[in-house]
Amino acid sequence: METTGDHSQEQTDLGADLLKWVEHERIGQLQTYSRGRMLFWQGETVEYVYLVKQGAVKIYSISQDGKSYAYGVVGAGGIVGLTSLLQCIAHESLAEVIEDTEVIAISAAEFNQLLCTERQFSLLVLKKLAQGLSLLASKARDAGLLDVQQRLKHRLVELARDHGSATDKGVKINLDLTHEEIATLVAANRSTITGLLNELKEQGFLWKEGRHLVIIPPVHIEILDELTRSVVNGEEDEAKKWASKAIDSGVEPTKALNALTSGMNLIDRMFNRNEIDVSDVILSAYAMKSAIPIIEDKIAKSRQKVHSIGRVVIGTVHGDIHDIGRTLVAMLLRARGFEVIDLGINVNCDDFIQATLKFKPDILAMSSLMTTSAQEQFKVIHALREAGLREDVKVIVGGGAITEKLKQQMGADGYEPTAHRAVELAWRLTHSS
Ligand code: B12
Repeated sequence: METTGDHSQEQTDLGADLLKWVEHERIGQLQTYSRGRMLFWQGETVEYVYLVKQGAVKIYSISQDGKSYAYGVVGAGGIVGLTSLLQCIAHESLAEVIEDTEVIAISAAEFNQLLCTERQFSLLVLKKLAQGLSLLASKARDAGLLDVQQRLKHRLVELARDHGSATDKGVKINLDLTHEEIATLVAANRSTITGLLNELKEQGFLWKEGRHLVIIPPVHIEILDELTRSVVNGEEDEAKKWASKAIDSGVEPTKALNALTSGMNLIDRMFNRNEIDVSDVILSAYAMKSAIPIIEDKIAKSRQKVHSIGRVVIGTVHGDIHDIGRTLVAMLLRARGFEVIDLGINVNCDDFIQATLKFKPDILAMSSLMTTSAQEQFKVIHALREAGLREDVKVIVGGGAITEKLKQQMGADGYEPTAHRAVELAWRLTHSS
């Protein structure tokens, strides 16, 4: 490991102090490297230690079977090549410049000399070394405890902190990193990282501006993680607390809802692996339901009073008591300006028909989470035809049990897998001529 790269404000200051001292004493040689150049290769003798003045250097090693592992990206104030020098061994890793970079190169002999004679210099170097060690320890903990998605999020937050600049919506990571490079930083394979980055993009955690990634403010990521965690742990009070924090800190309400949904999906996976039982699932559902009104309230307050843009009758079909997903769809439809008549859970076929006759909705929306209850949607569409109502109303279907193929088989007008997209679907169906 060749880096003692910075990872906190204090650390950055420490790096700045070191740079200041070295420049003041006119130590070393200022050198400029363009992106793609190497400072050193694995196995080379240590000739210089580099103090990064600006830019970014990726430190990685290549194993005998050709796999590469990245230890980190060293930015301004970081030292490169130090650990090998101190151990009197050849470089154990490669140092590649990934942004145009300025370094102060100090020869190995001079660096050793300074360590023996300059107390302030030695102290700063020692502190940087200690910080590098604690960073390594936290990465080792991450690797053991966190799943790949959480590791990826942590690493993006670190990169944003060390190499980021604030924009009005988030933090831009000023590094041009390929998916392969991000994968090595997270110790995962490239295709997993590509999938996860796409997922994070879809959830609105990050987006691209030119060649650079922008992430939402790290504090928002932390709050959203806590929201997910409180649902997983089935903690109602915590879920309410973090939902309020999310709203107070300006987290977008839909992102907060997504974080709650991620918690329920994790719970489902744990349940399927027999790691928890149904009582835990119920506690998580309660936690999620307790947080929803706080977010709904925010959406309702920010909603401008507009004329209804369409009327929707929605319900969870007969035999199915799952109501969280449907509640979210109804809530976001209202937020978009639709008038929503929510029939609740376990709605039988006849009640859907009666509501269609009574409210004359533009859209009839049915939710179903179970394979068995999905059959009810076929029944309702058939009954609409029988009653001569099918041409008067658009039918949309959703919920975990529904797929695009099922939607086609039952002859519905639309299906979407998330509440957010359900709203876009409703808009398209009611506003395309
Ligand atoms: C929480 C939960 C429960 C809670 C429900 C609490 C409540 N008040 O809702 C409790 C514990 C009570 C429960 C009971 C049961 N459950 Co349950 N439950 C779940 C779980 C873990 C999460 C559901 C959830 O709330 N997800 C979060 C919400 C936000 O997601 P969602 O509902 O999918 O909605 C999203 C989208 O689908 C979409 N959407 C939803 N509706 C609509 C509608 C339209 C029109 C559109 C366009 C989009 C759309 O938008 C939403 C937001 O993005 C799921 C597993 C899962 N991952 O889905 C199992 C699950 C649905 N349950 C299941 C089962 C089997 C049951 C029980 C039969 C268990 C039992 N043996 O007793 C009973 C059912 C009783 C009944 N008759 O309904 C199975 C269904 C399997 C299947 N394919 O048939 C699942 C998939 C678990 C599993 N993996 O086996 N469950």
